[in-house]
Amino acid sequence: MSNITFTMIKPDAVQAGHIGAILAKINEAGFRIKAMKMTKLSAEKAGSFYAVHSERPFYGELCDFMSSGHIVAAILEKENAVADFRKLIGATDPSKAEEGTIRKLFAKSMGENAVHGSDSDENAQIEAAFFFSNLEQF
Ligand code: 3AN
Repeated sequence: MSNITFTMIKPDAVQAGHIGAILAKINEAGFRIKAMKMTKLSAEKAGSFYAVHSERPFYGELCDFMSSGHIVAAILEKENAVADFRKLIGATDPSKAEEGTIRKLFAKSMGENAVHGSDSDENAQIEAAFFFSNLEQF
């Protein structure tokens, strides 16, 4: 069981002014922020971050969207971080997300769904290293 996960607050939620409210939900759920930065992905960087989805029909749309505005990237620490964070954010499709989840509260659609959360311990490590050097993790 790993104790870190990686998240991004996506351009839709940053643009809508939800950074503070989303970070409050993350804190209330007991996650510790181990690293955090606000940044903007180039289309190329978004493409390599989401390379696992390159064969999916929504890949182009996803890369365009993820490079369309600022994001907040963070590494979060908690016991059972990956699974507990997936629970906190809710289903990929916000209309199917449970009440009280971040996507239910803040996501607009399947594509513009407010937050990213790693789907495995292995991907959490890879995604964290994509954005943060060891010196930026506390
Ligand atoms: P999750 O983010 O819940 O792990 P994935 O891994 O299936 O979901 O998809 C990665 C990202 O791709 C999602 N966060 C969402 O932004 C986008 N996405 C997934 N399915 C669709 C879809 N049908 N149409 C547009 N974008 C999608």
